[in-house]
Amino acid sequence: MRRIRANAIAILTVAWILGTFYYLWQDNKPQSSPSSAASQTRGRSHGQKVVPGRLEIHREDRTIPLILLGSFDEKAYLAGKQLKPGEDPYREHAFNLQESDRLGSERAIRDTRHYRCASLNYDTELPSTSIIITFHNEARSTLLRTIKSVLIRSPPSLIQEIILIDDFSSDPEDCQLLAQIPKVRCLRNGRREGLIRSRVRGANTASASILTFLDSHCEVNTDWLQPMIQRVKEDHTRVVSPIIDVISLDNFAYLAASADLRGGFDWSLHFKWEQIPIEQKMARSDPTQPIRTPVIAGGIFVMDKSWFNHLGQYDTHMDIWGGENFELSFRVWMCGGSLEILPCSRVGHVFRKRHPYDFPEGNALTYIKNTRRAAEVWMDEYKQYYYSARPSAQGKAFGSIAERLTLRRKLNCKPFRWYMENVYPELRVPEQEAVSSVLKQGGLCLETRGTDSLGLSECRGIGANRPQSQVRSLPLEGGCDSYTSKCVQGPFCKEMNYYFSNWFFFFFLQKWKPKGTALQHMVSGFCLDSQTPPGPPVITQCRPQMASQSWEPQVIT
Ligand code: LR7
Ligand code: MN
Repeated sequence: MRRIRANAIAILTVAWILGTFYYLWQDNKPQSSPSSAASQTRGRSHGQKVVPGRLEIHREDRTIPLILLGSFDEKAYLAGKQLKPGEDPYREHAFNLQESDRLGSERAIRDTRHYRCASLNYDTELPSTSIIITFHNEARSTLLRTIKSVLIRSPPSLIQEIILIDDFSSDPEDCQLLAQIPKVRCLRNGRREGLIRSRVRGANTASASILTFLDSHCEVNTDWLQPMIQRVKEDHTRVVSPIIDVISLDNFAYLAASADLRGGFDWSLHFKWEQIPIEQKMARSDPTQPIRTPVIAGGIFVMDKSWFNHLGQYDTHMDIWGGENFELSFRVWMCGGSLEILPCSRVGHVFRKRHPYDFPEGNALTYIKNTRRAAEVWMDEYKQYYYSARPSAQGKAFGSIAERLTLRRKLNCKPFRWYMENVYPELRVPEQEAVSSVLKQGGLCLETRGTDSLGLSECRGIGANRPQSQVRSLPLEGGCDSYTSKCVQGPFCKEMNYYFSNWFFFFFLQKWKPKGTALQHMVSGFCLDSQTPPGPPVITQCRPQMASQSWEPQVIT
């Protein structure tokens, strides 16, 4: 009897597992035959209706009608600049130019969306958009493919214009000749401005109510534009981007990117793609739903023009490349908008391993200047983690941020803490454990006191609002408060201040280790002592049994 029951349970379990697998396989199966797709009428999100049978239509890329290109002579344009025999095809653009040139200006690419996307419907009346593409010495074949993919794969009524901003490329004709294509306009900068000021220039001349930004080496995919315009039309405070597919820099193969990623960053303000948090992933029953993202990659997004202007466009004191995506992302979230990635919109982009162009002020300094501006204006007390992660940013010039601070005040934006708690709680605060503990002795806490040096005083508690007034990370990291440069008095204090400009030494000199209930300074071998009678803490010979050298870490919640 028992055995029969066990067998029955085993059979049921196997059947259940197989059933689950079958269900998942069905759900992820790319649409292969039209007949199986015709019966697909599963749930939709955001009010989009199913059109039965719509899936049967598999849209092939149409050959672009010649009239779309107007008087533009494509052959002559491409022939005007070609790789010379023997020349390294990667040298000028950091991708394989030979392959790009060989491909031609239009090609069929795989529709990489989830199959359910094809059955979504969008409003028949959507507002049109100005496409803004800024470039500096882009290859002609990639730039033209970007433009043609837009013209081929967008409903013509949605494209108001394509604005090219030539950021002072060596050859003005790269841009000028393209303006012969209907709807394409060309603006040339009189000097190198960088992508941030170039985009603002483009936005300022745009005539449509919605702005669409693209890099100059993209290929947009089937129905890429409608999902984004629809979301922005429904709520103008949304800033939306597509899933960014990968165009191989070696052979230009078009590769589908994962649909489970969002934009994230570390404290050095380095952008990265990361998995959607597991709870959000579990809650996603519909793969066509938007994905909330803490930051956008920066190059490809759609935004309402008046919202772009209302929020202060971009920080135009940022140069060349980098950081503007954080500044925009923080600003959008903290000032009342939202950022999302739309899985039913796909755009390919050639990801490169290096910048193919020069930075007049140097790559590193430019990135530091731009990210420092973002951190100083938007990150409040959390900017300390940026400086810990990027010590070389200390003391580097970043210009005046007064205007941007005024903007932030005027827009009445939320604090960065709100962003941390509500938008990006997964971003771990590095010294969270340490910050939430303080050294205690005889009922008093070791803290910095106003402008004085460190001292024992009544415990005031600690919150994320005042991490700077606390001796951070004792006993784990140090006896100095790195941000107010208050030191434990002792033979090394002077040196610490001296080395303050050199962060490596500064942190090195701050290492402490527990010795019984005492705290030993690793470099000197001395121990932290509150002195008898009590005075400012010093480091002296270790006598762990003495009350003045006995410390207990106090965890403050
Ligand atoms: O001085 C310059 N002037 C320019 O007009 C430097 C660059 N540019 C142009 C350039 O020709 C290109 O069209 O600006 C665009 C972006 O430059 P890329 O392609 O060298 O940058 P990227 O793709 O490496 O960088 C990503 O991060 C940048 C940070 O400033 C920008 O936000 C880019 O737009 C952005 N690209 C994307 O988001 C595409 C997806 C890549 C990712 C992740
Ligand atoms: Mn790019």
